[in-house]
Amino acid sequence: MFHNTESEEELREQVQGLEQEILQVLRENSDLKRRLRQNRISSLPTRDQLQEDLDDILYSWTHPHQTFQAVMLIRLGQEIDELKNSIDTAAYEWVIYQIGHRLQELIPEGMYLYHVRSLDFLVMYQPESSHSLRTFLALVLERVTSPVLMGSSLQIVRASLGMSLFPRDGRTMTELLLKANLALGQAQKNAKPFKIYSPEILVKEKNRQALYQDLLKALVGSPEEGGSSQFELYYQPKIKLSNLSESKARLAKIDAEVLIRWNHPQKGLLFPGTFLPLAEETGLILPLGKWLFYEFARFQERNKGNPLENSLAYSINVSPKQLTSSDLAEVLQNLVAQSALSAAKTTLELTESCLYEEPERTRQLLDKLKTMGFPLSLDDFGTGYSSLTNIHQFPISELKIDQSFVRNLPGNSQDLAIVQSTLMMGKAMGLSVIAEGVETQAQLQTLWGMGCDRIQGYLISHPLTESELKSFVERIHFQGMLFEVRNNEA
Ligand code: G
Ligand code: MN
Repeated sequence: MFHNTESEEELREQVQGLEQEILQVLRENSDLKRRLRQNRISSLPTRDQLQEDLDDILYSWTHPHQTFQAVMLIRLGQEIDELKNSIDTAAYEWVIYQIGHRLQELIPEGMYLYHVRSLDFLVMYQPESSHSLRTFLALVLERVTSPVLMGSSLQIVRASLGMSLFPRDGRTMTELLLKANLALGQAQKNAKPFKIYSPEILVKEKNRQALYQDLLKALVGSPEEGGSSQFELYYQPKIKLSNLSESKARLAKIDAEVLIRWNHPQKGLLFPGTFLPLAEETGLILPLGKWLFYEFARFQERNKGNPLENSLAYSINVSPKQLTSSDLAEVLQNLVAQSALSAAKTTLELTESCLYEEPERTRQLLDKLKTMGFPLSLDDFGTGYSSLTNIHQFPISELKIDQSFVRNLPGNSQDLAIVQSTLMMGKAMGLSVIAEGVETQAQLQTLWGMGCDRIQGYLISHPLTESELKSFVERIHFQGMLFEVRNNEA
């Protein structure tokens, strides 16, 4: 009996203990749930909360008196993410908190605001009219992107906004979010502050994904697996002129730029402009770029000892991604050691955007490539942000004046001035300057008149296949090539 009471008491204690433990777990669970539903930094409801609210939101939207609703996805610029890694660890949280707070102040009663991902906010807005929607949208962007004060310094915030409309663009939240997201992607891609979803965006995205799949298949289905490559190298002459008489110049030297073409199984021959941007965005440029170097080495191997090897120097385009995230130096090192590829005769053409993404790292890589013997050229010069003075920091030996400045010569006086000053300063800095996209005799005469002796463009030659290049070189060898360089009417 006595024993019994004692064990009853023990049991009661045990049960009580268990109860406490269960309560504790429950408390922790609800704490966890609460934390999952509320962003730690902005205190705004999260994606998890959105998931729970969806039914209520849609129910209220489908009520008869409602007109239309806007789903807005706002993404802060990558520079905010970079703040995370800065020495001031509180800065990131402060900026996020401030922006969340500003948005909250803007959202009217009964509408919704979520902090769905670290840099993404979602607003569900019920406008009274399309006019009030436009005003609200502008206000959101204005408030989000006005600088945030941090102590004594200012943080600039960039943002993009994508918007879809209920019920026009969809009746389920999944559909509306997907479309707001697609619109946001378009805004980001085109560097626009906002984009409203339209069916063309979906078509564009579908085409893009189809092209991506085709590109992937073309890269995977390599010749080693029995198929023949869908990619092909073309060569566009870059020439140097020398004086022959007062009114004539002759072609003195031919170089060639290696260009890629894609023999698409359904679409036919595609120019690089139609697929290289996608390859660059998706990272497929890395395998494609590597293929191009190896293929060019095979071209050199094939042409050992003949005029295509002996008398010509080549240039190859290198994309920004290849420069920052690939084993470019190793690949080139291997090719120089093991193939007919000659560093001194292979110029690497870079665009200006290559130089400024990670300037220190890039400079080191470029120095290394230069030491290996590769001449470096700055392609599309004038379209980016570089000035001739900061180019000085990089081991560049050639400038290519972008075709957009050549196109309107000699009529456009602004382009004339740009070309003239590029030529003068380039020469003063010891750089070789070449004009690309030269299509007419008048453009050639103007350029020659300004002291430009290097030319590339349809006037000289379109990009050629290997055998066409051979014929071109043989023909020049035989006949030479003369150019009128003085406009007789002038
Ligand atoms: O970015 P980059 O400068 O490397 O691009 C060269 C591109 O310009 C190639 O696709 C080439 O076919 C094209 N191109 C070459 N010469 C001319 C020309 O004279 N006119 C035009 N419109 N395009 C050219
Ligand atoms: Mn180029």
